[in-house]
Amino acid sequence: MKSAPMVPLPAYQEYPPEQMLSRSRDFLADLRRRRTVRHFSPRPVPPEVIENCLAAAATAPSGANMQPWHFVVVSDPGLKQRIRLAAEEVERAFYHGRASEEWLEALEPLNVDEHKPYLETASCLIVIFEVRYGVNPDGSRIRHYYTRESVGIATGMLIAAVHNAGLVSLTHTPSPMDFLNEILNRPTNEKPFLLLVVGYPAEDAQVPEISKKSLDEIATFY
Ligand code: IYR
Repeated sequence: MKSAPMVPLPAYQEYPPEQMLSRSRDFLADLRRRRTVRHFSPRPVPPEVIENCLAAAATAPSGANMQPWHFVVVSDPGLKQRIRLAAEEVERAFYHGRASEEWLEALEPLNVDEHKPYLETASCLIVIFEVRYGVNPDGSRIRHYYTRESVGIATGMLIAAVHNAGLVSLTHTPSPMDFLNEILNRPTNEKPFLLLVVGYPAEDAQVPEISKKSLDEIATFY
């Protein structure tokens, strides 16, 4: 691979300290309003909003800039139903067998079970695939680096972009997730990473009363 030409840092914006402070505060306050939602309205979301959120996610840094992600947006009711049925099947096995007592206890505050009606109700499912390696036209493989870290960062940015647009989301991780390759026709170099349910919240949506750790608990300053 040849080295890329170097150009001056484009569009960098420095803010005066006061403005930095207010911007960081405002951003924090806005992200604090984000909640994971499990009650969705069927109201359709504007496709261009989803496209913009995906393009925002795709600005994420990635190992060797390989951008090892693929997003599948599902709004087709038939496909959503197939995904729901398959997800509920693996979730049933999880809740009634695979999950340890300790795991089920940790999930208790979240009020979750094997029923996933939102997979059909919500306007949009975004299935995020981790592209483990690239494939050249001749079939040879292109190595990707730090794929999980990269796709995790992109997913975090996607969640923030969806929130910023005024929609809500749910990170759903049915396990195992390989049924998504089959239903969505994705090749074997792509591994389902996470299913993001996106839409408007139901009018009567409720969320568990849980809190985030304080800064003292999550950070150390030397
Ligand atoms: N994947 C299951 C169980 C589940 C696991 C964790 I860790 C959660 O934070 C929430 C749910 C499900 O989606 O129900």
